[in-house]
Amino acid sequence: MEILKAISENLQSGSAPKVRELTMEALNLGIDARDVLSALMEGMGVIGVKFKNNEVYVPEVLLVARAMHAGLDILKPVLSETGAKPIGKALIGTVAGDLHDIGKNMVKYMMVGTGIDVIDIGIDVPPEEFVNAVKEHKPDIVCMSALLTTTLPAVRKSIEALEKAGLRSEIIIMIGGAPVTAAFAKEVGADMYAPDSASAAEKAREAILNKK
Ligand code: B1M
Repeated sequence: MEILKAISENLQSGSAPKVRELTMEALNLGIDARDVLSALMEGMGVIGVKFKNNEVYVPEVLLVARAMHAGLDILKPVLSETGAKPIGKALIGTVAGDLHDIGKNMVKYMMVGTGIDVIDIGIDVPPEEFVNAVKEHKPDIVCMSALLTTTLPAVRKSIEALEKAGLRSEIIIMIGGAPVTAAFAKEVGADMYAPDSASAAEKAREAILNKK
């Protein structure tokens, strides 16, 4: 579809106003929000490859990220639509040293969409902040996102900090992000791993319902 192609292309060129406008237009045309999301993801995938190959650099990628957020902001209310009372609470953050937040935000919107109340503690979250936030918000599930191989150790440290604080038995821990695998999740003692935002929301919902 032309408009989805245009969304992907404008995302790749980092044009936030155009992505915002086209995303709204697509929804007004009755295009499914998930198809619009796929177009945004496809554009981000192209940029990811170019970034890896040094064909684009951090400043361009920051513009693309801003355009992605512009599109996601429009999709958010649609993806998060749920009339139901929350089934439980999740706490989500990107681990220490890691500034990537697009995937985390997508997981958040999808979780809200499946009826979970989500508290977002942001990016670059140190282990002690996960601990303090768990004490304060008493979530059913703690979700950690990591996008860099160099920040994988921060996932382990955050889980260890929750264990040390005596909070581990009270919570389910889910981890995810591009370098995270099911084997790594097992190794660091997480309860769950999800490869993408849709399965993260589904698994979280199931785990919360089983916990209650
Ligand atoms: Co970064 N970066 N980046 N970057 N960046 C990657 C991740 C990289 C793969 C690019 C590459 O080389 N191909 C590479 C990491 C390599 C590695 O470690 N293996 C990389 C690098 C190296 C870096 C810097 C070190 C670059 C530099 O400065 N030299 C630097 C580090 C900064 C830091 O964090 N300390 C850096 C910086 C940045 C920007 C700031 C410019 C920007 C982030 C802006 C922002 O997030 N606000 C950025 C971006 C945009 C990317 C790419 C291009 C796109 C990431 C993204 O948003 N993807 C990325 C390349 C790529 O992914 N192809 C790249 C879209 C998003 C929807 O996918 O986040 O994977 P993703 O989330 C998915 C799943 O992973 C999953 O669900 C989501 C949706 O399905 N998921 C979870 C995520 N969290 C989950 C949690 C769960 C479950 C599932 O449960 C709790």
